[in-house]
Amino acid sequence: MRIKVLTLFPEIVKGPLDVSIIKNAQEKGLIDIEYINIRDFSDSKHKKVDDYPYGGGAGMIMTPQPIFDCYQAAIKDVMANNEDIRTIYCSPKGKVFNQELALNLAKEDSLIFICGHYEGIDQRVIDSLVTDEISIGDYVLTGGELPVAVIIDAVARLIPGVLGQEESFQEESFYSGLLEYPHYTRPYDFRGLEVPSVLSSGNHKEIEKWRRKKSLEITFERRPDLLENASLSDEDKKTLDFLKKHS
Ligand code: 4FV
Repeated sequence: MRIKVLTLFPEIVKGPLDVSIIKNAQEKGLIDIEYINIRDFSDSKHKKVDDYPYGGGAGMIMTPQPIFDCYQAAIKDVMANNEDIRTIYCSPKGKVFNQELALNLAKEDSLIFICGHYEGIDQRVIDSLVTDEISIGDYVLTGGELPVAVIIDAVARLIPGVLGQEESFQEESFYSGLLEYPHYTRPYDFRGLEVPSVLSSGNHKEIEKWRRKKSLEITFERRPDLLENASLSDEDKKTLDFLKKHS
């Protein structure tokens, strides 16, 4: 996957993506991330990229010219066959990011991210260039760089080959629409705290049943909203009926 990040602060986005799994994915050539500094495209003498908002109010708004010209330069090579390239802008007004949207973005060959900073960007950029306005949650940040790093991380790990099979995402939270069961590793007895015995029983069927029950319990407790869209077996429904009766 080819990713282009248009930003005033490339180092913020780059930092968390240049370590561990996502760093390896880049070295293996599974993803290619290019950072393009919007400021380099400013036509103004002092490379100005922001201005006061029309209508008044606090904070600065990123002006359209540097972003439009930066975008033009960025799409030049990816747009060779005039494909409709997904262009993502992060703001609290966007569609709330989740695993389903990550899986959907992971199917694309290329993605462009525009990072806003300060109060945000001129609406004309969003109306003309952005295909996906995405929020990572109901809070306000100083810039779109961290949300963009979050989205790239979540998307990149879904690309085949990025995770080894030991890190597979097939079983984890949200993949099946439920929260994940708890994990344990060695030692069996850590300062008197023991691992649930079923996990070392070697009985794979019982382990599977225990894990499913734990997933249902924690989802019921913390995120009952997720149960509405989860695919549930008759056995699962019995477990949930029991939990409802005893809560
Ligand atoms: C945000 C969020 C967010 C608003 C203006 C960046 C900031 C500034 N993005 N989820 N929450 N964005 O707070 O995605 O440009």
